[in-house]
Amino acid sequence: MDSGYEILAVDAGSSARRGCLKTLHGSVETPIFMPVGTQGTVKGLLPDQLTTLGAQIILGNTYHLNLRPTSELISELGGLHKFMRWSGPILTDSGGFQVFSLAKLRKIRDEGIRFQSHLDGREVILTPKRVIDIQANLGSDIAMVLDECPPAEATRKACEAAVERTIRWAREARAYAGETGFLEKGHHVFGIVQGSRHKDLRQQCAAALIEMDFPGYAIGGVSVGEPEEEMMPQVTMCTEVLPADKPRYVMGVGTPPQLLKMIAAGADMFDCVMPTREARHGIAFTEDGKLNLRNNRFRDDNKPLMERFCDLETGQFTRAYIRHLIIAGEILGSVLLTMHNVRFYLDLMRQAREHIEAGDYARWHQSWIERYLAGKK
Ligand code: PRF
Repeated sequence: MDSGYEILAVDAGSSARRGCLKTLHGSVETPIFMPVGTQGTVKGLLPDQLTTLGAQIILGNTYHLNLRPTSELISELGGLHKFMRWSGPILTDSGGFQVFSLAKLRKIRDEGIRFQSHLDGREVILTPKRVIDIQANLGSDIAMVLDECPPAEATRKACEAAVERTIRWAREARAYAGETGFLEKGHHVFGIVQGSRHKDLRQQCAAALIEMDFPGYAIGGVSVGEPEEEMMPQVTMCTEVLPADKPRYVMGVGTPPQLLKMIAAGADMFDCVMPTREARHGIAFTEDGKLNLRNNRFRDDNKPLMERFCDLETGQFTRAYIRHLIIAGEILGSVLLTMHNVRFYLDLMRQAREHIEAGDYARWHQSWIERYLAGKK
């Protein structure tokens, strides 16, 4: 399956790659971070602001948009791009993962997942075909297959069952996306590798998905409550066996050092609520670690969050002012921190791409992480 993915450079000292992924709404340069827009909005930001901050692609959620306002309504109104006035690419998650974190009374069956909406208790069913239909209604550029992501503490037996279901559902979704013309129209569908901490299960899952020939592959089931030292091995188990010429997307991660390490292992795409959620809790990311703006030490700090981001007017507000806004519960405090953190993540990816191209990514990412972990201004 042509993924419209091209590798432009490979780092000399690591497995990091720099690539370009074509979608129906434009090209995406990898490695890339996708800001999370669960409900058809990256919380607090206008589409134009996202573009100014350097966003190339954003993420939406099948689970939420299917429940409210429904994918049928969004389709009637011209699709998600038009609805939210974002003209760049959109990747949508398939919903299974969110069912587990949000819904009540879930039941997994071989046909799909039945659950009660967290909004009104209504019974909803997600099947492999239904999630493709929902994502087709939304007009998603990159749709994800329905998968089962067990928690970190799941038994080996539960992980085996989840992998079996994930493979079966991926096969159904892949076939349906072919039959309905979704793929032919130029939308991408990514398979998702599960298998938790078990190398054989991850590689069995990857092998089965590769045979189905997806335009791209995601690594799921990472950062679901396992200790940090188990995260990287789960990623490398997959990058070792996934095809080199297809994009690799690690779902729902992570901290800046984690992203840089995963890029070194050959991962290309990421999404995470961390920059946007932390912003709403008064946290700013910097090259010297995180700053908690609620801290009293910022009450008279006249510096901007980061000198380097002062080229944008929104980067010029002082730490003391943003602290005041956060303490006073003013919306603008969250908005300014969200803008800063989203830019920080996107700028980190831009630097990663530059260093892969220059061939010095391995050394650069290690020194970046050292400074970040050492820092507390
Ligand atoms: N599967 C799906 N979405 C996800 C995950 C997954 O495993 C994760 C795990 N980190 C986040 N989002 N479909």
